[in-house]
Amino acid sequence: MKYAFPDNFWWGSASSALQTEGAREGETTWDYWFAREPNRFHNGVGPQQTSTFYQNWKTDIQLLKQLNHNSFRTSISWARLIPDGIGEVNPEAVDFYNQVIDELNEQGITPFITLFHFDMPMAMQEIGGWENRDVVDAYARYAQICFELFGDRVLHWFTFNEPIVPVEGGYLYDFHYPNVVDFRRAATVAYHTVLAHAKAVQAYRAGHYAGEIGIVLNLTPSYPRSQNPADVKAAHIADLMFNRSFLDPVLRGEYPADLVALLKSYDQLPACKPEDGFLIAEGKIDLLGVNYYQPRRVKCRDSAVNPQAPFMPEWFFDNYEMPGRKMNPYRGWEIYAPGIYDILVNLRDNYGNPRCFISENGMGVENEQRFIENGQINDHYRIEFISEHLTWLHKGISEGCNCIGYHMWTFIDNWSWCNAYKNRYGFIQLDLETQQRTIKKSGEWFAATALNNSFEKE
Ligand code: BGP
Repeated sequence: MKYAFPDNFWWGSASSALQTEGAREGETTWDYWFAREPNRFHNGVGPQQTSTFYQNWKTDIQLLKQLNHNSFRTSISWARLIPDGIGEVNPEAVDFYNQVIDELNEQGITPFITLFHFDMPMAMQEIGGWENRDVVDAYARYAQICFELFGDRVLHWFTFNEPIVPVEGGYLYDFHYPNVVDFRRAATVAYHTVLAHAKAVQAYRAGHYAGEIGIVLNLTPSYPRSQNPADVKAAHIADLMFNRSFLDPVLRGEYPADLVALLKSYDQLPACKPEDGFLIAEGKIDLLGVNYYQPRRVKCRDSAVNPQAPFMPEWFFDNYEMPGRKMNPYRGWEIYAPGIYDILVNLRDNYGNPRCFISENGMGVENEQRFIENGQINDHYRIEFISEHLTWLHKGISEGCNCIGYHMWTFIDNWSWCNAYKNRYGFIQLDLETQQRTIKKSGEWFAATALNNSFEKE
């Protein structure tokens, strides 16, 4: 069967500054943490050794062209642009981003720019990071500077990439700096991130730029083990905490009342100011990026909560391992392509069918060299993964969902935070020693799909 996509569909991929550019003057939390605890990073590889985009941006944009991208998302590094977060703008960084943006536009690849992709300047973390409202203001200033510098040529802006991840990683589950485990501090960080988002949206609107502004959320559909009310309630609370804590403010301009009531009843609400509500209402977006990797399956708790233990989301659910689930064993994530359709239907039916696109989807695999045939990685499993997801995406579009593009994570194997180079995600293989780039089979498949705006599958 042929799966054809609407005209002007966005085909491309996503990446981020910290994961590709390499070392810079302004320190981030990642540089700081790596210098102190290199053992937390796979094979002791830190954020200095990434895929050298800072040197090779021109070649890499040529490769994007070869992959028939019509759009590409990356981020600006706040710490590169303003090394101390609040002071002087670094002119070399301005030159670099100008060159990248201009080259993308010249090659017919529309640049999509994220303002914050997990990379907090260390100077900002030293004053409390997202726990401090001064950092919210510093971020709003940084956003405004970006709009002024690049807003004439960048027409698609994203305030944050997956803002729930620094909350989970840094303040609940210990996989990002500052490695705090404290729900109320996590809630404050999440809340201030929403305020920062809204301030950036406000600044963008006030500047009357020609483009649009949105956010990228990792939406993880929460499936209950069964339709038993206790399981359904567990899934509902997981959805409130991990999806709707950002989705509702950015699309509806307010938090879900039951999330607020729940946190209030456990005395976990962050400190709010009366004027915050107006600001949040102004943060409604033009465009939603949806990152989808895996579903979340939950059931009601098997055991009672110990009220002496620290408050955590898991007070309300247990994770559920669905029998027969298909796994990506390298990343430990379930592969469930219908999830992409369920997300789009939920947006259509419950959020007014916003303009959205899939901003990340992908599969990280270890030791891909074993799949080399005639000098090229034959990553048939990735082609299978993408085409399966695209068939479900296609179904959503044919049923009226307003999804206007599909971006993969990612175009070239890059540095994946604590996993460093353990799992590879790229359409293009990166030789870490020589920095040589070689297109994988999936890259060729994607290039053909983008060119034809369609693909064939049984
Ligand atoms: C997303 C992030 C990316 C990227 C990807 C793959 O959550 O936006 O930055 O890294 O996931 O995940 P990981 O690198 O953890 O394997």
